[in-house]
Amino acid sequence: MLNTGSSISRRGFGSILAAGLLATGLAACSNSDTGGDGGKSGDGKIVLGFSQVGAESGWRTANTTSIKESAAEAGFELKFDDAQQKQENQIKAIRNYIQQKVDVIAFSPVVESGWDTVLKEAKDAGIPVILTDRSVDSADKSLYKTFIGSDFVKEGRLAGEWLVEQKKSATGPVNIVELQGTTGSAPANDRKKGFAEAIGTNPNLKIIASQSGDFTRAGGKQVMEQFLKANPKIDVLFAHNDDMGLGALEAITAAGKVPGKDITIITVDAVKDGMQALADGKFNFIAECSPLLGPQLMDLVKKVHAGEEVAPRIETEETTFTQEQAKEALPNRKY
Ligand code: GYE
Repeated sequence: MLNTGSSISRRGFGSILAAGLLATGLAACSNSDTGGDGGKSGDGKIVLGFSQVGAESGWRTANTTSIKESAAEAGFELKFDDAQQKQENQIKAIRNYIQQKVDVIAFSPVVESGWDTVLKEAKDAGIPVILTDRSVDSADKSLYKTFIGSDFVKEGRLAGEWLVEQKKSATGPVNIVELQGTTGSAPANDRKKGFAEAIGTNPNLKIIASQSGDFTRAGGKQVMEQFLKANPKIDVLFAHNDDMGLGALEAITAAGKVPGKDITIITVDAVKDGMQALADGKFNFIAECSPLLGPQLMDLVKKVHAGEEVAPRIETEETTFTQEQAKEALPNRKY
């Protein structure tokens, strides 16, 4: 993916430059207030280009709604692109936004690596970039203004710590299977890391299988079926999001086991369907990850557009839920 990305970017760079020069030339000949300049909205609105990961989960749907609603509320013109979980689509969308000379670009990077070239293109074009939800592994922090999102390592750790407490009196091995998120994504990498660190304190807790279900229900179901076939004794499932856990429920029930009883299920997100499964006793614990990033993001867009300094990292506040807590929280859950 990296190789393809960089060869596209090398080819693309010349044309971006050419388009940039052309646009600058055009703007010089015309009155920029007339809105003749591609991405600038004619009515003076801030134009935000947003590249979304996809529509893979309930979390993502809630996140997209939050972004669209809060952009409208802030009075921005939003250009929105759904990348269908493909990095090359995100790179294409970002290059389009650069060409259109939007005011600010925000995106949620599907994977952590391979962004330097396109981020440098945005920087050279003078367009500020904000990372939301997921981060990148670029060493050059000047390539983006800020990153707003959750602490995924902490989510994994909270999930693991709960399990350590539950199983503290176990005398024999506790077999854990793990459904990872999208390979190479920040939440998959970090949740795995935090969980492994936490359960590492008890040698009885062992991950016997770990595979990606790509953050989708279908992926969770399919991989759980394989896990169940290959492993006669599974005590715990740690799924990196609710949707994969919900998909796994079907596989577990089909295998004649009772989810939440025969297999302890821990997930991350706490979207409505996940919370319902927790309240119903099918899940056992959820580490929350808030998708409602829109209002804070729009505030940051305004600030970076005005050239104001912003904190380089803004962390979302989150909690955890047991079955009892889910029952209490469900009636007021927004997503
Ligand atoms: O947990 C998952 C979604 O990046 C935090 O992506 C997000 C994750 C979320 O598909 O459900």
